[in-house]
Amino acid sequence: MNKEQALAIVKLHLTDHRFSHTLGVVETSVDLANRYGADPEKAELAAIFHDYAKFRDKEEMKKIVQEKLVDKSFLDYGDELLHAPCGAYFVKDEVGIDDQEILDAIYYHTTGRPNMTLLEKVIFLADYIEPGRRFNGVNEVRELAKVSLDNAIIQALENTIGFLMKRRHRVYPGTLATYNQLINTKK
Ligand code: DGI
Ligand code: FE
Ligand code: FE
Ligand code: FE
Repeated sequence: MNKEQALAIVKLHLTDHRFSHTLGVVETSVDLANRYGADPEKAELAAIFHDYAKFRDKEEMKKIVQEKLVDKSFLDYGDELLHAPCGAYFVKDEVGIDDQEILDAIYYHTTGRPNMTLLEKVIFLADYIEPGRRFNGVNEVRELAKVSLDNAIIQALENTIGFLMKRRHRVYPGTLATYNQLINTKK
């Protein structure tokens, strides 16, 4: 499958806004892959499909987690988390992508996980800093991304966890575990 074919598939599942975001993640993840030594072709494909399930029916996704996925913990921390693990499932099942590194990068793109692979870090960070993003604090993370993948991810996690806590949203334990593991590597 080439880039155009992949984009044509994913476009059918996304709004125009989400498709432009996806194009931004593609561009940024290829840049980051080249800068930090991840495989740019895998980064491109993972980025194209990272939000494949963003608009899937929530009940359908909960059922997928219950019936098909090993880790059920995503069910208890807000529906926004479902599209990442379920996206990996659908991309394998419906699109036929079976590269485990790409599937893991999709699976963990929202929460991260401790000891992320280089490709997982690239997709996680590109999703946060692609040129269309306008969060408070995103420019600081963009600057950090030029010098340190880990420091940029720590800052993105701090922003996201703070954002969730301010709104009294639940914080997924895996997100906190990702933060703790990255802080530990700095010691
Ligand atoms: O899908 P995108 O919008 O491109 O970005 P994303 O996959 O990073 O999803 C962002 C959403 O996920 C946003 O609504 C915040 C939410 N989120 C991220 N980490 C956590 C979280 N929600 C909960 N409950 N817990 C988390 O740890
Ligand atoms: Fe997402
Ligand atoms: Fe994200
Ligand atoms: Fe995204």
